[in-house]
Amino acid sequence: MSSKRSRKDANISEGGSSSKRIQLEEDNKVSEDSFLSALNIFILPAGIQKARLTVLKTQVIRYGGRVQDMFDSTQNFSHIIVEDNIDIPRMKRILKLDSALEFTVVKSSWLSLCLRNKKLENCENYQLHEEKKVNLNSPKKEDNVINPYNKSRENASDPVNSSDYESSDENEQNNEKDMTSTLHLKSPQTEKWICAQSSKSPKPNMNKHITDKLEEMVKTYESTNDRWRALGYQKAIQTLRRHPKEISSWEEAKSLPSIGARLADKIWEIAQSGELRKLKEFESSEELQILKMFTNVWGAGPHTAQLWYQQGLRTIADLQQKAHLNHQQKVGVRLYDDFLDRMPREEAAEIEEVVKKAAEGIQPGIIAQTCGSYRRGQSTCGDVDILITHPDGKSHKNVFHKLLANLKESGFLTDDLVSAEETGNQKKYMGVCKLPGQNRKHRRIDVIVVPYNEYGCALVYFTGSAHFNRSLRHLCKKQNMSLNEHALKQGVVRKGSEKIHEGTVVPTPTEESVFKVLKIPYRPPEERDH
Ligand code: DCT
Ligand code: MG
Repeated sequence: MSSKRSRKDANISEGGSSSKRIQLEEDNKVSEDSFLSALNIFILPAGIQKARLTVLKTQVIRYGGRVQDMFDSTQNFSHIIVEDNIDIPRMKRILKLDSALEFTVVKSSWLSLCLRNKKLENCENYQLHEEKKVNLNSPKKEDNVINPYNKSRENASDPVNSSDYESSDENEQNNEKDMTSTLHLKSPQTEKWICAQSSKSPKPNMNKHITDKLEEMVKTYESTNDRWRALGYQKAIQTLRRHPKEISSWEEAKSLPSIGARLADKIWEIAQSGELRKLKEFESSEELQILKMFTNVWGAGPHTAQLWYQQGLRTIADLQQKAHLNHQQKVGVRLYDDFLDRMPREEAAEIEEVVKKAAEGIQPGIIAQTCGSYRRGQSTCGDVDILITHPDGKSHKNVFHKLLANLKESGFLTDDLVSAEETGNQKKYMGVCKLPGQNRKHRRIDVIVVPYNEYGCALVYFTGSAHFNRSLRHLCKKQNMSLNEHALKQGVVRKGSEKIHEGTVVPTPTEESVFKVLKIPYRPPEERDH
C-alpha cells in the first residue's frame, strides 16, 4: 500500500504542476534543457520522505545533473543537499565528518525552487555555513529567523537512529496521529497554547483556498469514523489559518507545526493546482458521499450510516420509507434540510429572547445566556446553546421542567430529541424550536440548567470552541488539574490516562477565574473561536 501511495505522491511532490497531465506536458516542453548540468550532488536522506527523495533524484538527473548515491568525502561534490531543518553539526554527525567542511551545503528547498522554476537559482540564501565553535549548543540565528516554528531541535534524534535516514509512512502516520500537538504550538522559545492565544488573526486567512479543501477532507474522514485523520487535518487547518502568508513551497508547509510530509504533499498539491486528487476521489465515490449524507442525520453516527448503506439504502427518502429509525433519527430525517442550514446569528438572538422571556416569567432574576458559536460572535450558528442559572444558587432548580412545558405549550418547541439528560447537578434538554411566523425553519436548540457555583466552568465549556476546550483540558493535565463543564479541580493524580486521585475543586465563580487559575490570559468569547 505504501509504495503505491509513494508513487502516486511522487507525481505531486515536485515540479511545476501537480496535475499529472500538466506535469507531463511541462516536462516534455523542457526535457531538452539541462539547466542542472553544473550539479554533482549528494542528497542527505535524513528527514526527507522516501517518495520525495526519489523525485528529487530523478528530476535532477532528468535535467542534466549528477546525483551520487554514496557520500564519499573525496568526491568533488558541487553541493550537499540537506533537509531544511538539518543543521551543519547534525549533518556532520550523520556523515561522520570531523574535519572542516569543504562542500557547499544547501537546503533542499533550493533544489525544489530550481526544479519549480526550471533554472539554476542562486543558492546563497539557502546555504548553510559552519558555525564558529563558540557554543556548540547555541541555536542558529538563521533558523530562528527563517522558521519561527523550527521543529528541528524537537525532532532531532540520535544520529545513529535509522529514522534519521528516512521518514517512513508509519512515522508520518504517527506524526498525523499525535493528538497532543493539536493543542499547543511550540516555538523554539516558548510553548504557546491554543487556549492562550486569540483566535482573532490580525490578518485574513491567506490559505483559504487550501483550508477549504482540507475541511472537506475532515468531513469525509468524520463520516467514515476516521477521527484520528480528521483530527490531523483539523490541526493542519488551524496552523494554516494562522500562517501569515500564502504557502509558496512544500518545505514551507512541512516546516509548520502539525504538518508532516504527507500533509505537506497535499497542501502543496492544492497550492500548485488548486485541486486535491484525494478529495476528488472521495467526491466521486458514491459510497462516501452517501455515508456523509447519512451521518448528517441527527442521531446517526458513522456506524448507523454504514449499516443503512449495507442495507441498500441510498437516499434520505429511502431512510424515511424503509429504515428502522429511532425517534431521534425520525426527527433528523424529517427535518434533514432545516438542520443542515446554519441560521443567521440574528435568528439565534430572537430564539434566545423567547427563552429568556419565558424563563424570566417563571423565575425573576434568572440568567439565560446563549453560548456556543453565537457567543463567540460567529455570523451563523448550527444550533442555539442556552445556559440557564440563578445567582441565588437555588432557584434554578425550579426552572427546567416549567420552562420546557411553557415553551412547548406556546408551540415554540416542536420536537424533543433528548428530554432530560442529567449530569451531576446540571440538566440538559436537546430539541427543536421554531419561531412564530411564516417561512421559519426548524432550529436545533439545547437548554442547559446549571447551579450558580458551576456557572463559570459551564460558561467556558458551552462557549467553546470544542478545539479551544480540548486545549484547555490538555493544559490542565499538564498542571495536574482537570476541567469540565462542572468544575476545575487541582491536585489531580493520573497514572497514564487513569485518574488515581480526583483532586479538589477550585472555586471559579467567573470565567476570568478559570483563566486565572490556569495562568493564561483571559480571552473574551470572540477570541476563542479556534
Ligand atoms: N463542545 C465541546 N466538545 C464537543 C462539542 C461541543 O467542548 N465535541 C462544546 C463547545 C461548544 C459547545 O459545546 C456547543 O457545541 P456545538 O453547538 O456543537 O458547537 P458550536 O461551537 O456552537 O458550533 P455550531 O454553530 O455548529 O453549533
Ligand atoms: Mg452551537
